[in-house]
Amino acid sequence: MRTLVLAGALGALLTGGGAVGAVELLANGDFELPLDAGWSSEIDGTGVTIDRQINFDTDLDYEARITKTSGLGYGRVGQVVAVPGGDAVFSAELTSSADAILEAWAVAGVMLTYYDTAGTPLGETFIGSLGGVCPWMDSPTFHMILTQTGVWETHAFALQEELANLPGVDPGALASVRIALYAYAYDC
Ligand SMILES: [Ca+2]
Ligand SMILES: [Ca+2]
Repeated sequence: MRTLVLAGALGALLTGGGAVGAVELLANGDFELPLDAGWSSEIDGTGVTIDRQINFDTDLDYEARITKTSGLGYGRVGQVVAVPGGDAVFSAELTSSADAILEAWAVAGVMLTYYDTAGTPLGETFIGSLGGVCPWMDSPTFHMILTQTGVWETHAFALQEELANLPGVDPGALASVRIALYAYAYDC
């Protein structure tokens, strides 16, 4: 049995708008610097690869990628960003694919995890692909935006608008968000 997850490159821009104009909140959100600028990785399990190249798509700038092969575990490369006033806009260019056979399952994509001022997780939004018999489902604190496998897509939304899809989250409590490339495999 083999499970393969590929979370494609991400270019993320998070801005605080308002009267003062947009401000980039992510550090190295376009991945033009090496990943240790701004991003931190977390790996649990085997077969996780995190890398950065210019040729994951056809343009000349850099993308980042996380890959998870067979076996239980996950990899994540992300950063937590304070969102003063909660009015930030998220945007990303990403592609992902998640494949699994038999009873295995896998996910690959971008995960936004919302936190309150105490650092308690409030809920999550996932943008990406599911593979195999993945049990993930939408809930009052979890919203999935499924993408076409292997296709570059742009996703953009105001965090406060997205939180309308998570009725279990108090939008007024939002203080920070972790944005991460995320790949998970469950290999029965
Ligand atoms: Ca880039
Ligand atoms: Ca490129």
